[in-house]
Amino acid sequence: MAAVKTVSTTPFSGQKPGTSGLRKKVKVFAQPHYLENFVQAVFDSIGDVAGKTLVLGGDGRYHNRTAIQTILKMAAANGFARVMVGRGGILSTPAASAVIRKYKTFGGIILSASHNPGGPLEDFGIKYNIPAGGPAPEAITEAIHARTEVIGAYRIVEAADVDLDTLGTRSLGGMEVQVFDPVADYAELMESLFDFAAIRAAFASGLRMKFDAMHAVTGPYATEILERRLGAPAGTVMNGVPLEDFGHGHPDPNLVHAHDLVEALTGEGAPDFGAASDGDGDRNMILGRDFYVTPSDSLAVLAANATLCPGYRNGLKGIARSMPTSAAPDRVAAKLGIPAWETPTGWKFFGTLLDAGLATFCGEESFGTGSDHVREKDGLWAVLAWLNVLAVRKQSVADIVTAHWTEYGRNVYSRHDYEGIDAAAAEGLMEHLRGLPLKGRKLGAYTVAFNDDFAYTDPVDGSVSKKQGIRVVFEDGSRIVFRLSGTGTEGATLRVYIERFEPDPTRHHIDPQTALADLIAIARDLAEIEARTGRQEPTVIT
Ligand code: VG1
Ligand code: CO
Repeated sequence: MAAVKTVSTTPFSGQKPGTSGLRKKVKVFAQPHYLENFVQAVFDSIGDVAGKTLVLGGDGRYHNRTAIQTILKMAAANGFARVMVGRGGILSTPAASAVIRKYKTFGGIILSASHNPGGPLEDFGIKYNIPAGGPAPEAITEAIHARTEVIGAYRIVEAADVDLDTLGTRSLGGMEVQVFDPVADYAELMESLFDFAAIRAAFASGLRMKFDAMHAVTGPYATEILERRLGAPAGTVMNGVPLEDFGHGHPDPNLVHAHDLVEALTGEGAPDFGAASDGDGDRNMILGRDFYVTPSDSLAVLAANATLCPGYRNGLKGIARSMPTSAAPDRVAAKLGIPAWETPTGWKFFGTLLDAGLATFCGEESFGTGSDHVREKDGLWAVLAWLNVLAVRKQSVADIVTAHWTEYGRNVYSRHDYEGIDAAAAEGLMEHLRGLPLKGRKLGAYTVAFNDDFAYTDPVDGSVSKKQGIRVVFEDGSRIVFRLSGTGTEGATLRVYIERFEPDPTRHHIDPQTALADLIAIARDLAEIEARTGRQEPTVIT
């Protein structure tokens, strides 16, 4: 039996989980005691862990293996009976959620900074997911943070590192470490939801696709599911080998960072369908040939076509979207006669709705789509849902989305990010917006119906979350939303979300930047973006 050591420590400031866990530079996490303090705070905040099972894995980025060895030794010292680790320390975020649920474990620890770059000088992250499979709600993350501020010691066993690369069970200080195949349970779950026979037939009769794994965690998942189980030709998965630094890339599936994919989907002779996923496999971008589907539209289209997928044959209970996501999914919910929910940004807010059976599909404008099959957004799930719809409808992505707009109207939408701005300037900008009396004011052709700082009361557990983003809503339903990112590790990132409803089909194909130009100008003026941040243009437009 390995010796349990109690190590004294002192608190680090700033161990406060953001939109999705604690994210910091690797060099911050690699400091002595930094990770240990946070992990002990988690174990101290989630109830009695003695005899329990924990799921553990990450997106394979730099520092993943080191952190896993530390967490295993701490789990053993804290009395867990068993930890299930994905082979090689790998588990995509949705796969971790699936495994937590399937084996009814006492939650899991996921190591990821998601779409942020990886490598010795880049980002790392950690979060705890609850036994329902989803990210810990604010009450728990706040308790964890409070614990980090007073922590005086942590427990760890002194033992050799565990072999993470061979499947099977081994022992660590009296605790069982079970190294399992990170893909198998997830692939099986996907097969239970989608019409694999129809998708296989579509590939066999010539449907062509490219999936860009961006050298991140979905490589092995996509290769197994798309190429092996569904028969897509070898080479369908691009950048499929996970690398610790994502090949120096920024594993964020959008038009800027997934440039290999965008190029592959452009021009005559391009494949019919393209998709990409992020660092930890929970995001997705959907493309047709020469056609980009916004995440908000993707959620709406999938919801409208859900019954084509066997797992959703009986229809949806409701659709939930984050506040800055466009209202396109609400239009589908209205037509289906089911509730539409509007939550703050971050997947943790969907958990209660899904658990209570109030929603089946959820989505965020930030390339997140998912359903009640897990409690995380799920990149490959969205890709397979699209493949299922394409296989059944036998139409192009562009035709399906255009027909959707014709039926429902189009919520023209764009997000402008100003990354790496001065944190104090960003706070000042938000404070300035918070105080503006805008109701009834005319801004260009638009009249302000109301403006507020979005506050949310969870309809299931009654918990209240304030300051979730500033909304300026106009009388015709157009909106501008301002938020500061809660996932970055340097300075601040201002996100500006712009939306306008366009009922007229003859105007549906106008470029969103053109269609939204007036609102974009209003947003820049109102927030005094240039004067306050020194930026004339956003860093990333999606
Ligand atoms: C961003 C997105 C948010 C998403 C979060 C985690 O948060 O806007 O919608 O849930 O990332 O996604 P923020 O606070 O930076 O706007 V992931 O794929 O990074 O776990
Ligand atoms: Co992610």
